[in-house]
Amino acid sequence: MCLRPSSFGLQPSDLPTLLLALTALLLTPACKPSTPSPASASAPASPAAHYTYTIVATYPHDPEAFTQGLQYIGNNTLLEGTGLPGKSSLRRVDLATGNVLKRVNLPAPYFGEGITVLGDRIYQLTWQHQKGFIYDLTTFAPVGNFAYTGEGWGLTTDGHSLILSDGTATIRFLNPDTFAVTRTIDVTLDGRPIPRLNELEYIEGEIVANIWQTHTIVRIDPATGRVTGVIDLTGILPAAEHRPDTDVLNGIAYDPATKRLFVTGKNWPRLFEIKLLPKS
Ligand SMILES: [Ca+2]
Repeated sequence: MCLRPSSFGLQPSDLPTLLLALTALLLTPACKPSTPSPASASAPASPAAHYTYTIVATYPHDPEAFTQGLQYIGNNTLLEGTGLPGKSSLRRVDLATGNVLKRVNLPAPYFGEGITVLGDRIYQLTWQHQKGFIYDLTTFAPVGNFAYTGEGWGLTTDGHSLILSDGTATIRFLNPDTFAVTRTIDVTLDGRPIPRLNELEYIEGEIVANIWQTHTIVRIDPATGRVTGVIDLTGILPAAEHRPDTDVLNGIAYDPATKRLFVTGKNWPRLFEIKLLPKS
């Protein structure tokens, strides 16, 4: 197994952890991070790292937004996809204020799910209608739609494929032009499948997913599906901020330029910038 140091969300105080990973990398013979070795599947896997968090910044978030997709697109703006029949939408949102700068609605009965940006297009899944919508990134004008089997939950991209979760432990990679499934990975933690993978974000070569109805985010090796890290966000939305319709954690976004990591949830009144801390 090639260990590749990844610094997203880690603080300078985590330097010893990074040095350990770097040492492991240097001690691994013939390690070629860009081409996973066939032997990697049989090599003993190091246990998943465990993290807690610290809140760096707190921003307003529309408590009527049943968040199903979240992506940072630069200039302190986010794209957000929301769900529920008759309340589903695609939005461009100002980070600092939470104000909705642009919005298109999905007509009922569609239940909006994950979103991602590839090129100048936005792709948006629906939950059970096996139909995705494509929009122009700037104008939100409809560009087309696409079909897929099963359910649509989370969506992200590695810059080449659309990467889709569907409520199971399997993640699909889709050709963004033909929407054919090019490969799949089965996500496992210590050899056990991890189902209910929901909102996704591709961060510095890893797939990051929150698990439905939990306070947990996992870091996934996109080559093998192995969970390499488990992030516990318990308590991030204070009890005083909960309303009767406050729902679960859902929504991960990342700004690669500044390495800011954002999370929110369905109908949460807050969106958080967080950093990861190794769990002792
Ligand atoms: Ca996301």
